[in-house]
Amino acid sequence: MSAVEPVAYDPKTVESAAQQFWDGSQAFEVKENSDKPKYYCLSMLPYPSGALHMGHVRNYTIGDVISRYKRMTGHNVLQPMGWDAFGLPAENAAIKNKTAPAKWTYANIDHMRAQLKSLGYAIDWSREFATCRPDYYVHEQRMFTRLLRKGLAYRKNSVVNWDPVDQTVLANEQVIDGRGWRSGALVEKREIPQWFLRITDYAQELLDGLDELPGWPESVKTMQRNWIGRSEGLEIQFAVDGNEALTVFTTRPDTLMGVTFVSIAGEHPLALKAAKDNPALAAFLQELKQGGVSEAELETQEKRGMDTGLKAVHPITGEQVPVWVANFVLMGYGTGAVMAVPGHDERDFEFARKYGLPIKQVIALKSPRNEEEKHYDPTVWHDWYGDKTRSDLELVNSGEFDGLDYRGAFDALAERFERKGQGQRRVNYRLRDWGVSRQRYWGCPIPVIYCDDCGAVPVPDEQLPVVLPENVTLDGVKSPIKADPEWRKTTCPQCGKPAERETDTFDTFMESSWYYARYTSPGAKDMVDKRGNYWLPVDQYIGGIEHAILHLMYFRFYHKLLRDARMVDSSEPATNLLTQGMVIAETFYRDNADGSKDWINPADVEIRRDEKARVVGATLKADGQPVKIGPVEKMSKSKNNGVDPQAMVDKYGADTVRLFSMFAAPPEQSLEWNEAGVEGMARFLRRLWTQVQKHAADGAAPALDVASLDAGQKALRRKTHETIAKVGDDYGKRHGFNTAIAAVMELSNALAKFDDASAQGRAVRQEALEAAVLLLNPITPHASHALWQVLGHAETLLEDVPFPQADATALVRDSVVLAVQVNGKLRGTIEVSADAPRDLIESLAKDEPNTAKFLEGQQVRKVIVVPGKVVNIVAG
Ligand code: ANZ
Ligand code: ZN
Repeated sequence: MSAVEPVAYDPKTVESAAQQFWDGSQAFEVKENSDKPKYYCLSMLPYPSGALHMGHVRNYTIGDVISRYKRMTGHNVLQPMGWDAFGLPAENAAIKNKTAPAKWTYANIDHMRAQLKSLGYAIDWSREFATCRPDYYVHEQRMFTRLLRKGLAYRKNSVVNWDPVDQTVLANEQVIDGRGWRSGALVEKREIPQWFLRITDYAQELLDGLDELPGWPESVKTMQRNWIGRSEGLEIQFAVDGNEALTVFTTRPDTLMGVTFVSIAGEHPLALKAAKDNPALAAFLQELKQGGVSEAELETQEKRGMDTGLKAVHPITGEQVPVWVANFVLMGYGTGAVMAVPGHDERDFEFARKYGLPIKQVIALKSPRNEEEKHYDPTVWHDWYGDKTRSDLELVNSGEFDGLDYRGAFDALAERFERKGQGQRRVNYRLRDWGVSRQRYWGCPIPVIYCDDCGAVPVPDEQLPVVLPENVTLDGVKSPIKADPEWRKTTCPQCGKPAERETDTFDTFMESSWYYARYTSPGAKDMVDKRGNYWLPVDQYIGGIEHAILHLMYFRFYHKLLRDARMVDSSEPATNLLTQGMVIAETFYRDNADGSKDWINPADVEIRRDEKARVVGATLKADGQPVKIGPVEKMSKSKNNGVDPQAMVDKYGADTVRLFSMFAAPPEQSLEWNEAGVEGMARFLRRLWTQVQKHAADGAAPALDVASLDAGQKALRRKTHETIAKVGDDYGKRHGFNTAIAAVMELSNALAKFDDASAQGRAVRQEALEAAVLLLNPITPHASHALWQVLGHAETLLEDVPFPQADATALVRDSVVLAVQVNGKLRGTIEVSADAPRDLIESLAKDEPNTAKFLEGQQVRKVIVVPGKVVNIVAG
């Protein structure tokens, strides 16, 4: 046995050595021919914006910890990575930096890949792809042409934001306060033909599928349900003199007798017709076309309308009611026409008050809960007017329907209209078909050819991919493929005549809705091959809550498309979803003379804290003068409070950064970045490092002989196995990585107090240190890789060393510590063997020195023993 000099912890050397070993042994490349159960752990792929931010680091660290843990517990783990590489930021950067979007994107990918590698993630890099490469998007183009032939893709006119000065379509984020971001011109709504995918055909299935996903957060499922927005109602026809009948969609047929007018969308055919000989109405419809098309804008705008002069006939009373155009009626929902019930619909109420239209009560409450619910006041809106969920509501002022409740009236009217052919039951979804056309350049070309004779023809498989030219210059206005007349020219695949290509590109949500499947089948001829069924569904999906609605809906939809194309067998793409919380940080600023704020990056600030680590002051490092402290907020460019992960990795090493991101908060909650906390993690890692080094310096430990351990050795061994049990549970059952780390810290504390240099003492310490190193391995894989060797093992992949299992016999306590109280007050503690008889416990308690002092001169009246916990002596 030779003593070895302890080596100081140097993260740089340790981390590059471990990473080299993993690279050299292709440690994380996985195959489908394993006898272990598969585990597919997927983190949402990054947009190559230029550099990793802390949100990425958190997301990918969570994924990596789960992946490594699963591998250590005997799974064949796939953890892939790729790049969501198309999108608008590349075009903006290209204009700004005078380079091509492709060039900018590829450079960013190279940089960010190196950053990811420096964090030591256990990624199978052989499966990496960038979605902007033709060998990726060719599959998406083929899928689209297939959907087109099946009728699941179609083209229709749809409204876009039109910049009349730049003569171009703007994305919602390019419309600022109703004006074009570059031209400043008032944006108009314009209808142009666009491609759609029929996601609404899957609306009910997308809704029902949520019930089969117990591993998804309730909040995400609720958001998805609301987005799909299923509503049951009736379509009812109102006759309009001299015109076709007007069909309305209502979820409240019970309020039919309260209809005092009908409102229709500005784009409704009846409105367009009425405007033909009504210039004022025509002007109003024109006005409605202005402003953005985003939902937020539509919801917040002021209610406006105009009478068309037409009259609709109430289907029950035969009364004539006016037909109005209203700006809050959407052409794309229901029938674009609404039976207005200002008495019981808040929007109609507001509208009727504004334009002096009659308001009529037709619903009353049988058991009002307060004064307000007793009387109907047509001048003030009360929420109960619109509540259809109350079981005590009844119809009033409704003739033969008086006294019915919501359900009763619904059914009675449905039957009546269905019998007379005046209406029918109808389920509507708020979910719209997915508009996939974008008029931008940096996206996947939509594979369609337009021929004067044959119409829109899908590009035949053998002509795919339709390649997007990468070597272009952007003028900031027109897409280069729209500006170039040559790119567009082609021949019709059906008749051979000259024809033109589609110059729109796909919404970038297209690429990110099937990438998870592609990772399973690198090189497959189609989107995915039979390897897909081995890996799918994803076992654990991890990403930001901001994707709860759109991305996750398209992702689920696409999986059903793959299933219906017989490419996968399952119906849902991911069984478990974890939405990680935000990374937040303090903000610092100085006030500018004009009242604006100058936000200062935390890296440039010197922070003073009190003894409780609360921030009490801050100064700018550059000038030593105070700066103001703002609220703690999500790391963002606008508040300049982003902490650069690379700077942290350079300063502390990847393991410390990983450790802090996992320790500072449970994965679903916000994580407040603070450097003092990072330093604390660095200290802990250094201490563990030193403990291992010191222990190993004395040479190899002898074999453990459990039968011969003394009480102190047993106690440390128990701590080791308690820690193993706790950490296994935390990792495996509840993603409690922070408490797992805390448990290993406690074990390290216990080791610090354990100074037994005997042979068995060293054996027990060896076991404890090995456990600590393995338990931390998913989080600090580089340090663990090095320390494992220091503990006397050959260099190996720790993921192939089984995760430690608690030894049940080590957990048995053969002695327990009991609190001793006198008249309910704690006076001391005693340690007794677990099976000590009661009279021995009583006498040891009375003899405990401090307790004995308090008992002096008193009579012991009663002794209560709560086994394993406390001895209470009643005296007086
Ligand atoms: C009469 C009524 C009375 C209504 C009442 C509500 C309350 P959801 O639940 O979202 O499906 N509506 C129908 N089509 C519309 C459109 N294209 N644009 C704007 N509003 C529309 O909403 C259905 C209700 O929204 C329908 O029921 C209709 O107004 C309105 F006390 O009909 B209701
Ligand atoms: Zn043709």
